[in-house]
Amino acid sequence: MSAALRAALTAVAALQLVACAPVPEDGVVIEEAWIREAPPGARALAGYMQLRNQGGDPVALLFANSDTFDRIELHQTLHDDGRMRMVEVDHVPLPPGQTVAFAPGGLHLMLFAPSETLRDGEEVMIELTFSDGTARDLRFEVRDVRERR
Ligand SMILES: [Cu+2]
Repeated sequence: MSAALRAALTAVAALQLVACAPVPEDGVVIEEAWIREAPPGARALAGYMQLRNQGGDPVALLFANSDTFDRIELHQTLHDDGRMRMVEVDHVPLPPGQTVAFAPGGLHLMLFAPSETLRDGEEVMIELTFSDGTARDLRFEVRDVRERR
């Protein structure tokens, strides 16, 4: 086989690999991003999502930012003697091959001081920053969970 032909076949194989991959092989895949609708005037809302680390190395979620909110903290809900309280966490570890869920009653994004009242069906962009130096802009859908459950 000539070198030119071999190079051409290699290029074709590479193209096929790209075309077949439905999601990135590496990095963090984020799904089910939503914000719980709150009454007008609410000073803080909660955001939820699922993060799956598809890479081979540990990574952590460090920060979240959005133009729609004054400030965003990473919160964990704790259950002490039947009471619930929230604490801010410095970062959220994402072990390789695992899915970490931000869900009601557990981890959540605490979204302080929304610039407007957010209604069911609206979308908000939030940027997530990870320990590997990457940042991702993510679309969160506002949901009225009272209607859906
Ligand atoms: Cu909270």
